[in-house]
Amino acid sequence: MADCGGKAAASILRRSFPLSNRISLQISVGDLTKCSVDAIVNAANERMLGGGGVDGAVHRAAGPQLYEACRAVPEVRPGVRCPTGEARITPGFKLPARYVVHTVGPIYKNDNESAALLRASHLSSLDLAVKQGLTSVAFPAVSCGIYGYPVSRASHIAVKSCIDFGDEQGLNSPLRNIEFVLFSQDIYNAWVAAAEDLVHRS
Ligand code: AR6
Repeated sequence: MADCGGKAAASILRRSFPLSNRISLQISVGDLTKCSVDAIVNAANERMLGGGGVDGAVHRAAGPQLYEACRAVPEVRPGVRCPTGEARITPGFKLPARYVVHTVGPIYKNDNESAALLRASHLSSLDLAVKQGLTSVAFPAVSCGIYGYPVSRASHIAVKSCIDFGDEQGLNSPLRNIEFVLFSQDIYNAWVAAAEDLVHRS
């Protein structure tokens, strides 16, 4: 279990759900930049050079080396280091987390493509973490701030992606903990509702 800066609330606002293949899903309220996990996932944009929201907080907490590491990520086309739905990894520098997995969620539109891209951003983040041999990964509510994704819909897509990822992982997978570290009780409630809805049915 990661300490994510939500100490006062941690005893109440934390739930744990077992996924398959020895992976546990944790949901809590806290500050992602304070999480002592192998990797935190940053809700970045395609340029990967920082921004507002959690991206701004991650860059401030990690220090200027993170900006330099992001700038060194090759562009796949002009101005795009990480296309929407994909992920890239850098060190965490001054963060308690060893790595930052930068993913880009979709700007919300009420269509199937948004849902597919939000799923892809979770799956590619988890895939990258496993390829790096990481055991614990903490996500924010990707796309639920500036990118406008409705929280209840996003929570179902995010949790279902983790369940499906867990189902597909072989016994050799190092991943043991997938966390969602959420910034408010409303968002936390949505994630818990999604997990209660989805985990026991799968
Ligand atoms: N810890 C946990 N969650 C946080 C934190 C934190 N320290 N700070 C904010 N959140 P957003 P997006 C929550 O807007 O919607 C940036 O400019 C926040 O309350 O950060 O994917 C990027 O550069 C919300 O629930 O990400 C992109 O341009 C969630 O994190 C764009 O915003 C995500 O909100 C990405 O927008």
